[in-house]
Amino acid sequence: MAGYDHRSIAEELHEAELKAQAVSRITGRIPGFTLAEGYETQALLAELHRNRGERIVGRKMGMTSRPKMLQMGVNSPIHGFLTDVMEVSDGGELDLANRIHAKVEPEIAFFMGKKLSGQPSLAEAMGAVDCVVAALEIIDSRFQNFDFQLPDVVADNCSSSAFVLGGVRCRPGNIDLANLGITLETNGRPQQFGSSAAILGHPGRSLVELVKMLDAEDKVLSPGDLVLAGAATAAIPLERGSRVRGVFGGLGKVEMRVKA
Ligand code: OOG
Ligand code: MG
Repeated sequence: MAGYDHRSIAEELHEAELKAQAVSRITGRIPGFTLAEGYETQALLAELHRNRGERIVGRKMGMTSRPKMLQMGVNSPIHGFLTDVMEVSDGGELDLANRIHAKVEPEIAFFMGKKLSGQPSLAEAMGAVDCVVAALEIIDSRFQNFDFQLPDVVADNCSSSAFVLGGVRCRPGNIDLANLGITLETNGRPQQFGSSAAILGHPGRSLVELVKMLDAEDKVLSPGDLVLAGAATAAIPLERGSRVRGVFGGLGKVEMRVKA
């Protein structure tokens, strides 16, 4: 490959994150940069995170709802990795000082109870889930103005930056995930309304799609793995000093504060 290699792109994106300084999208510089190369770069980026002592705790899906696809202009589900240092405790504080232009979005999270691999049905996927949790995801694209195409955002670990998990752990059989009302509030005011139905009709379908994509790479989900199913609404920009809360029918709430 003339003039670039995936490792140097992964290093550039890693440094952009550490310095909180955005870079221009890769596809603007390398027009032939493919989705497969995006995933190769993401794997190298994961290695850089592990080398810093971070532990991979699960996976996130992105672009699994129409509101997200419309907001970002990207229309196919993608996946990235989550590490232990990305977790902010429920009610905890997020610092924007080491972020570029972070946004927050409401998500449904799954903790896996069993191994899940291959091409599962929705029932099989949900049967492997231990519990369902309300979540907030903080995304912070390392690309200027969140301007990216699919291969770019995949290389950039799907804009992953942080996540918050709510305190209620619900067995999948005890909740109707086909139509769970979701409200995203800042400072007590509703900003976005959605439904879990926006996530591929049922967030469990996001799990199915993830496992199929992992299967193509000979990977599986293991017991204890965390999965974020993708935002149900558009993301909203975070402001210093604000309070953010996601309210999920039947799953309780999840909250965080942004450092002033
Ligand atoms: C990409 C990440 C997408 C989701 O939930 O759809 C994502 C982005 O919007 O920057 O996390
Ligand atoms: Mg997300």
